Parts: sequence; C-alpha cells; structure tokens
Amino acid sequence: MNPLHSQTVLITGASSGIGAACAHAFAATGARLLLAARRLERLQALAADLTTAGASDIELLALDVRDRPQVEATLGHLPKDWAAIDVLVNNAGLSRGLDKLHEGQIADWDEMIDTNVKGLLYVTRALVPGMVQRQRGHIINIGSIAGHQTYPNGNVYCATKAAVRALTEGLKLDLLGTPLRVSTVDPGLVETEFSEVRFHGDGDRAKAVYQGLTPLTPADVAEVVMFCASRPAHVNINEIILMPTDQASATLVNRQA
Ligand code: NDP
Ligand code: 8X3
Repeated sequence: MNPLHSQTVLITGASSGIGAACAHAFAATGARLLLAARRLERLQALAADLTTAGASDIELLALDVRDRPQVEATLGHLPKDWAAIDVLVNNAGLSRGLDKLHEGQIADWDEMIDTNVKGLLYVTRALVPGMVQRQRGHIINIGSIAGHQTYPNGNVYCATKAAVRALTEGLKLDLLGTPLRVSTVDPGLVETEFSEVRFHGDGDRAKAVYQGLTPLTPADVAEVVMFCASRPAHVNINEIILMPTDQASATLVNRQA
C-alpha cells in the first residue's frame, strides 16, 4: 500500500495551480485531504473532480492565510477526525507587480509579505506544535527559484521566497531531535494563474511570460512534492530546485521566436 494512504494532508492554496495539482497527486495515493484557500467555490469544484476520480475523504476550508485570527480559529478547531495532520503543504502564495523597488506599490508589497511570509508562518505555528506532540509530521514549503536568485524588478517577491528558504532551514534546525521532516520545493517557471495574479489580471502580459518555451506544469511540481512526501521516515529532502529545460536561471530562458 502507498505509504501516504490514509495520511491526513493539508494543502494551502489548493484552489488553483500547484496546490490543486498536489491535491490530485495526494488523492491518487488514498490520502485524506484538507484543502484550503479563499475561493471556496473553486475548492468545491476541485473536490467534485477528485470525488469523481475516486477520492472520498475531503474536507474544505475557506481560509485566508493572512488573517491570523482566522488561521488560529480554523486550524485550532479542526473537526476531531481531521486535527492530526501528517503532511502540511505550505503552497498559498502570490506575486504582485514587477516594478523597480523605488517605484513599487506598497500595497503589492504588503500583500506578498502578508501571504508568502506571514501567512506561511501563521499556518506553520498553528499546526507544527500538534505534529511535535504526536511526534509525526512533514512540512513541505513551496519556495521558488526566486528565493535563490533575485531578478530585476522581482525585489519583494524574491525577498519573500528567500524568507521561505530561510524559514524552511530554520524550522529544520529547530525540529532536530524530533522525527518531523521539513522540505522546500523551489520551482522556476510553472504555467498557472501566477502571472495573471502578478499582473493584476492582464492576461496578455501573463501569457507572454510562457510564450516560446515549454514551462513546467503544476503536475510536474506536484510530482516532486510527492517524491519528498514519500521517502522513508529516515530521509529528509531538504530542498529541491526544478526548472523547465528551457530555463537555466531566474532570468535566462530559451524562447523560440
Ligand atoms: P496560482 O495563482 O495558480 O495559485 C495560488 C494559490 O494560492 C491559489 O490557490 C490561491 O487561492 C492561493 N492563495 C493566494 N493568496 C492566498 C491567501 N491569502 N490565503 C489562502 N490562499 C491564498 O499560482 P501557483 O500555483 O503558481 O502558486 C502556488 C505557489 O507556487 C505560490 O507560493 C507561488 O509563489 C509558488 N511558485 C509559483 C511558480 C510559478 O511559476 N507559477 C514558481 C515558483 C513558485 P485563493 O485565491 O482561492 O485564496
Ligand atoms: C515564480 C517563479 O521566476 O516567476 O516563483 O519568480 S518566478
């Protein structure tokens, strides 16, 4: 039987892209899924698809990871059967804008920092104590190549992903001596709604990001998340960077005209 069968997996940002792909991948192992995001209707549609594909144990959480009281109330009072989370996928995140730092929109910065850094921290702080108490658990953060290499105009988004990298490392250090595992999966270009969100709904600009190259798919990333989650208990995958074959660094891509 798959080692993830019947394990309880919480995925933040499950309503789209990489998070939704992770939901499909974990569902295929027979895992029990707690799917969280702000757009409940999207989660309901995803749950319907997963159920059609054979999944049965799914719980949905309308959750804004930026809202600390909501995170604490929701994750602190999960239904009894759902409280013992085995795998946490901290995926909720976004970029807003692509501007020079000195010309950036402060509202964009706040949204990225509140979501990618503070939101990830709130969720982690709410769930890891239970994992420590149970002496069981795996935290898988979705970082980015942007956390390793800062690119022009990426400033604050890159800083949030550098923070995710530091927090992953810090959590691993702080959990030494427990059986808990901590990983970060750090992709390059993945075609999702990411760029549409970054460009505030400008679909043409978003499409251009992936034009002329073959980007990663959300399923490619989910496969790597599954690899981390399915190692034997004594193996901790600390960090994986993956990028399209058409990408060599945060800024260098091979585009066909
Ligand atoms: P999508 O825009 O497709 O998905 C983002 C997800 O995050 C959505 O489900 C969204 O749900 C959720 N989310 C955003 N803000 C919040 C919030 N405040 N509270 C709860 N959920 C939230 O993009 P991706 O799938 O690409 O992004 C997923 C992760 O992958 C992000 O952390 C991103 O930084 C990272 N990443 C993406 C790459 C890419 O090229 N696409 C590359 C490297 C990393 P909802 O709006 O319903 O709340
Ligand atoms: C998303 C990948 O390179 O657009 O984290 O920042 S990138």
